Amino acid sequence: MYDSKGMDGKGDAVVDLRSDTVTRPTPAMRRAMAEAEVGDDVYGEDPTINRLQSHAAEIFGREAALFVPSGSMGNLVAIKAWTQPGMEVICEQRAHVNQYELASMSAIAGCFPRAVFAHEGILTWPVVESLIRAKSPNYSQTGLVTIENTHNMAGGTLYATQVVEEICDRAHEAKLRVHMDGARIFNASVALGKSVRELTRKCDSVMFCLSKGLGAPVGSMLVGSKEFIEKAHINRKMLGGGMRQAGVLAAAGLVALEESPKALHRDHENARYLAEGLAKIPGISVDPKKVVTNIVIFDVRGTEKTATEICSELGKKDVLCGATDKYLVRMVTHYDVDRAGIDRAIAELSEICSTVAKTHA
Ligand code: TLP
Repeated sequence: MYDSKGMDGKGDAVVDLRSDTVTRPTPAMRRAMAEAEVGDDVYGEDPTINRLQSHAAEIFGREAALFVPSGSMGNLVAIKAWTQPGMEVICEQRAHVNQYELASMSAIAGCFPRAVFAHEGILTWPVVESLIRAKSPNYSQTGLVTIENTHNMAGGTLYATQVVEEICDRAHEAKLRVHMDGARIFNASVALGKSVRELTRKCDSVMFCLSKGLGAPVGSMLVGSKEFIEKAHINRKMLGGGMRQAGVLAAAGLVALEESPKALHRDHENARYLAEGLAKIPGISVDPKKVVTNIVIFDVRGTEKTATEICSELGKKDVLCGATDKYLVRMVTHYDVDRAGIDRAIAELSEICSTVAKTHA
């Protein structure tokens, strides 16, 4: 796969585990971008965008798809399409739509998150059902159910397909729609050995990202019915997301869809290996068996340092990662980090923690 030093030749000294969003386009993507046939997509005339949209719809077994500049915009556009201002959106507490989209569902779509903490970030129908508002003039009404697969901040956890399907079937009986934030649905597909079509078939809309583990520089997709995509298209324009000769981006997206899923298993193996190494470090708490995709979240309480302190000390050693809570650190594997990089991250953290242990001896 792609040389871990990147096209710019920089970054070889840095092990960047902050996110899979930091991946740089592969040489094949750059070639496709340079050669892309383009047109004005606001007129619907960019052949590469049109190709990407048809291909995404086909892979997910849907009527239509829409290219959007980011996952955040994709989620917002979907929430706006399914709801009316004043409605509630059921979501898990640590969901991206709840915590990391600057409350856009409220500020822009006029909705209120009805968030609940769920074990490993995975909602179930009984939990969802308990959050649905009774039809009453006293309550804002439930407008949408959202689920995140894989669940980022719960550590890349997976929904069992029957759990998704039960939520969808029962939500539909209750006349509710289900949107899946599938930013990393290809990671779920690889981990579960099932196609993305199978994992998402009962969801009313799915957003997935080209720009995370799949490695494209920009962009996400929405897939769903023709009617949903028509609404999403209008919402995208309203948010300023109408793009012109964006085929240069879609070209990288097409390569990402074609080439990247088959390499994701390596990111998962590296994440498990990373977790196994971290688990051996005194003061670090993580269960490697729970690391099933490319995200490792570990507890640093036992080191007597905060997550921010640990990240900053690792940063000085050119190992980058992020704090997700006072004592939680997140490391995300991706194709720009190889096994040697993972070994370095483990060794540097080990060193930091042994200094703590010596100080307390
Ligand atoms: N996640 C980013 C940060 O925003 C936290 C990351 O580094 O993981 N849904 C999920 C589940 C996501 O993880 C993200 C990005 C998005 C949506 C938004 O995608 P973008 O960054 O394209 O707006």
